[in-house]
Amino acid sequence: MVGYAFMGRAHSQAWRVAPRFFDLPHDPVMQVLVGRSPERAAQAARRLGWAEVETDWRRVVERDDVDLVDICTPGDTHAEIATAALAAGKHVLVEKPMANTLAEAETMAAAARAAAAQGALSMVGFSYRRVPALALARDLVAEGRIGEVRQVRAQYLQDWLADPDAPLSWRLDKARAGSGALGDIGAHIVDLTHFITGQRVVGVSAMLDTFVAERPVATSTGALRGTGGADRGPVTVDDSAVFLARLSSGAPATFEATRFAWGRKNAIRIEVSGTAGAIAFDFEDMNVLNFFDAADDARTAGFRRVLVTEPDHPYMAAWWPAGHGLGYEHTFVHQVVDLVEAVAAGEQPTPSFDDGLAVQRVLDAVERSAASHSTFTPVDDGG
Ligand code: SOE
Repeated sequence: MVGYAFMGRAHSQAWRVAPRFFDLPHDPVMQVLVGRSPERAAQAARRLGWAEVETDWRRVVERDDVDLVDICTPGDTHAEIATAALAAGKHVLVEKPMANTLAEAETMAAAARAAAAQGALSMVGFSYRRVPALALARDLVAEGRIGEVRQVRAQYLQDWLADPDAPLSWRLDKARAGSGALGDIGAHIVDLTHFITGQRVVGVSAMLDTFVAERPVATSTGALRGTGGADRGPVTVDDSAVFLARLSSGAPATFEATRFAWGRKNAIRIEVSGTAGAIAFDFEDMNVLNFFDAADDARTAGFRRVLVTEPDHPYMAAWWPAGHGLGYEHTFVHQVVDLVEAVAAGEQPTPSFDDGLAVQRVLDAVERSAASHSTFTPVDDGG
C-alpha cells in the first residue's frame, strides 16, 4: 500500500478485517507500506498492521512478493504509480478520483486494458458502491422496481471548509488534488449515478465557485482539517460544484457537491424517481434505503424506510444479526472482498479504470462548462 493517511487507514482496516468476516478465496498478506518519511511510515506500519516499510514505491512495484498495489496517495501520483504497477504485472486498487486530468485517466485506462489481457486487474476505490443500501438501490432499479428512470437528484454535502479559517491542505491545491469539491466528492455522486441507474452522464451545464480564496497555511495535518498558522496561501480549487446533467436515456439529473454546507457532515443524498416508484438515500442514515412503490394503495402509500441489515441484503450475511448496522469503514471492507474475489476468479472488478475514466470525462466536462458559461442565460431584469 502506498500512503497511510486517512484513506490508508481506511484501506488497512479493510485488508485486515475482510478475511476475518468473509470467506475470501485468498488470504491477503499486508506486506509493505510505502511512505516518504521512514520514521512516520514505520510508525504507521506498526499501528496499521503492515509487515515492512519502504520509502520508494518504485522498488515495491517490482517485488516478486507483491501481487497487488493499493494506491492511497493524492491524485497527482496516481497515474505514475498505477501504470508502473500494471506494467510490472501487479493488480492495482487506486483511490478516487482516478486521476487529476482526463489525459492521465485515458493513459491509465489504456494501461489497465493492456494489463488485463496479461492477467493484471485493476479497480477504482469508489467505496460508496459498497454501502449495502446503495447496492440494494442498484438491484431494485435493475429489477425494474421503480420503472424507467425519469430524474436523478444527487448531492454530496460536507462542512469541513465552511469555516474560512480552516487551513489549507493538499485537497485545496489543484496541482495535487486536480480539483476541489468536484473531484473529491462530486466524483462519488457521478459514479453512484452511473452505478445505480446503469446509465452514463452524457452532457452537463455547470457552475464552479470558490468562496474562500486564501486560507492559513497548515502547521499540522488532521484526517481532513489540520491546524493553521499565521501565514496564508491561495486556494486553487473549487469549493462548490453545481451542475445539471443529461443521462444516456435522456433523463435529467442535478448534482451538487460542496464542503461548505454547515451542519452536513457526510450527506451523500441520492434520489431516483422512476415511472413506477422511487428510491432515496442519505449517507447520514446509511443503513436505510427509502423506497416508494407507486402501485401501493394511495391511502397507505409512502416511502418505506427499509432497514438494510437483513442477511438477504448485499454483504449483510457476513456481519451482525438484523438491526445491528454498519458504518463508513465497512464500505472499504466490502471493496476488498469484491476485489479479491474478482482477482481470484480472473474477472474484471468494478468499478474498472474504464468506469473511472467515464467519471473523469464528466469532471472534465463540468470544468469546461463552468469556464465557458456557455449555457448560462441571464434573467431579463426588466430594465
Ligand atoms: C473528503 O471530502 C473525503 O475524505 C473524501 O476524500 C472521501 O472520498 C469521502 O469518502 C469522505 O470525504
